[in-house]
Amino acid sequence: MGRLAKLREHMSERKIDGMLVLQPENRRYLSGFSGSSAALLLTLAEAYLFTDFRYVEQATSQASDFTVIKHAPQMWDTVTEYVAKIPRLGFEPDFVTYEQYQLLYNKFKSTSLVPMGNAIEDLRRVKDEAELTKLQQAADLADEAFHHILTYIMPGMTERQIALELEFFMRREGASGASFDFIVASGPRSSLPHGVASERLVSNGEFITMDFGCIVDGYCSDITRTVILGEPSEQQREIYNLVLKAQLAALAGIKPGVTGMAVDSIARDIITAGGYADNFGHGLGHGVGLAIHEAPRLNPSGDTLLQAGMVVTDEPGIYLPSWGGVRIEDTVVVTSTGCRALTKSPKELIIL
Ligand SMILES: [Mn+2]
Repeated sequence: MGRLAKLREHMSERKIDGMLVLQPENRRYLSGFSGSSAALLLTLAEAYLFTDFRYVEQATSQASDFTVIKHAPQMWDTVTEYVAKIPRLGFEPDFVTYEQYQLLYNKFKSTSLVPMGNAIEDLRRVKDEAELTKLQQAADLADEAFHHILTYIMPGMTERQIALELEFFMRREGASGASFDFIVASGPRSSLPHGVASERLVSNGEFITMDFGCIVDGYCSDITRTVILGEPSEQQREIYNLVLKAQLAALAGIKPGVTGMAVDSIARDIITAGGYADNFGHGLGHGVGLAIHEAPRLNPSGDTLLQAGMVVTDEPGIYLPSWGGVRIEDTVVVTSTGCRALTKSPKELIIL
């Protein structure tokens, strides 16, 4: 069943006559339209895409299942004409603004506005073959960039230089952009789980954690590797190997029918047994697709049952304030029996 058919089925179950879609990834997922400005209105029989002059031609070629309508200078003036005929209108509660809600509410006293939860995000969790191909391409570019950066990193360069080189490499090889602000965190900064690349100079004896990825045809990649400049200390080796053990154990536990929370606890139990329970303060992983962070979540409250076709990360870490930290992350696709890694870069401690 196609994406629109699945959403319409869900709408019918909830007695929704129309669904307004504004969130950019949801919009792209349903219509194929990749531009920055449009609204979708899906009814049980029709599919409309409202956009402005800049995007009419692009939308017509990308969103072939939709009737493309060039809207009035104020988009809502046109959208509301169509909404007027809809008794129960579904909307995206975590995206529609208060102002938009008030506008629809005041204009249509006879239309019930129904928050649709994560209806479209839930459809997006399981990827089809075409999506998996793009996710694999994005992951391949990230792997190639990692391979390249190993030959590039030298003591005395800044974290930003490293981040920029990763991005240049992937864009030169065909990525349309970076999938997020890269984390390049060296030395004591590597204890910052989200230490965006800074002007700090990397030097010998330090971990460098690099968390990066790119976008191919709208789909994101996400990988983290921690390398060391010069020989590691015993404690550095011990912590690295503990994170790796947790990462591999969780990878072996990813399969259909288990919850995100169960997979999270596989890694968390190993890190806890090693004495670092308080130093792994984030969830184990998240879904990856059109968005870099999407459903399902692999964390202590992740109750989604994994299904074949879901794409998730496995990224445990240990962070010791003012000392440093280690994180190792792969993106994997759940298969019928387990999972298959999309990112394939080596994970034994690399000494530069
Ligand atoms: Mn991640």
